[in-house]
Amino acid sequence: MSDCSCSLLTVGEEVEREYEVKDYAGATPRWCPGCGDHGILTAAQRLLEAEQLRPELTVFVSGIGCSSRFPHYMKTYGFHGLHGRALPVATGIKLHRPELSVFVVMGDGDCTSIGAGHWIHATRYNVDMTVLMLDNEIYGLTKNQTSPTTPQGHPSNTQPRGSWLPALNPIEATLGVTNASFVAQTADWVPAHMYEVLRAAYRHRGFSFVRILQRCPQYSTPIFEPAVRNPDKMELLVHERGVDVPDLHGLYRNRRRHDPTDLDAARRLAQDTELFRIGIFYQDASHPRYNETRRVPPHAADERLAFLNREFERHAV
Ligand SMILES: Cc1ncc(C[n+]2csc(CCOP(=O)(O)OP(=O)(O)O)c2C)c(N)n1
Ligand code: SF4
Repeated sequence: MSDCSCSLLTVGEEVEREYEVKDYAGATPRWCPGCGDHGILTAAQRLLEAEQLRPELTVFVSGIGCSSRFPHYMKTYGFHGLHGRALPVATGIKLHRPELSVFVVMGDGDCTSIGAGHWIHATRYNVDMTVLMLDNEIYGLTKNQTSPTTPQGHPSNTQPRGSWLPALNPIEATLGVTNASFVAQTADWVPAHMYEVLRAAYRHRGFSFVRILQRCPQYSTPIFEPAVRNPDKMELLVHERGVDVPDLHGLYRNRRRHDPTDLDAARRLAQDTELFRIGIFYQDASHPRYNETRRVPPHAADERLAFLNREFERHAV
């Protein structure tokens, strides 16, 4: 997929050099100038460098959309699949190759519209992966249609007089799913915060859902611009068990102490969307992970194949 020039190492082989950000950079991004996706890509590449993830043991899975071009721009393995279907593909990858670091990148249409069923069940399955939902609150690739997360009243090509319905709240919805284990929100225009949230998400064992508020200067400028220009429209959730970036304290005066182990408080905070609230809403690593509870030992696949072959032989005409 990407024009990888590094020689691939085999599993277990020693890594002789340190990876740098440039080692994770794939093709040149074709997103619009000013698109928030550029900064998110940089944050992801910085994370991989900080964690020294081996490119051949890392995979980015996406659906279809502007955001879903992400795997092309990473020099790792990648799967640019079908609209809304990134999560089942990523689940299959993690179940069969548990040693891989699996990242999923989805747009808001991808995740909360056509892929909504997968989103709910993947959250409940709690398979160990890091999920980035790039939420520009509009359909970008197909040029400006209303998405479930479009704010009520915001006009688009499909609802030119403004979105009829109140927006779906992805944080509130994810927190409502049984077995949710990591739910966070960050914003592309606060890169230091975004990086820390992504790092916490990656280090969490389980399904880490990160909604990234993402600017789309083509179609949804009025949605985030007020918060970009006025930091008082944002609130940082800070806690020693969550994320806290002291360098941001000077600019962001609205800060709230929130313990991410408190699910009830997380749900209350998620419901109130007066301010753009960023931080870790909820984290609990004790929830069961499907990739462990339903782990298939490697030899089982051969046994199943042999069984199927015997069955085919039995019924052959
Ligand atoms: C099954 C299917 N239905 C519809 C489409 C058309 N389509 C492609 S991308 C997209 C929505 C893109 O919006 P979003 O997921 O929010 O991502 P963005 O482009 O904003 O990053 C749609 C409807 C498709 N490719 N496949
Ligand atoms: S249309 Fe919007 S989301 Fe898509 S690349 Fe351009 S700015 Fe980014």
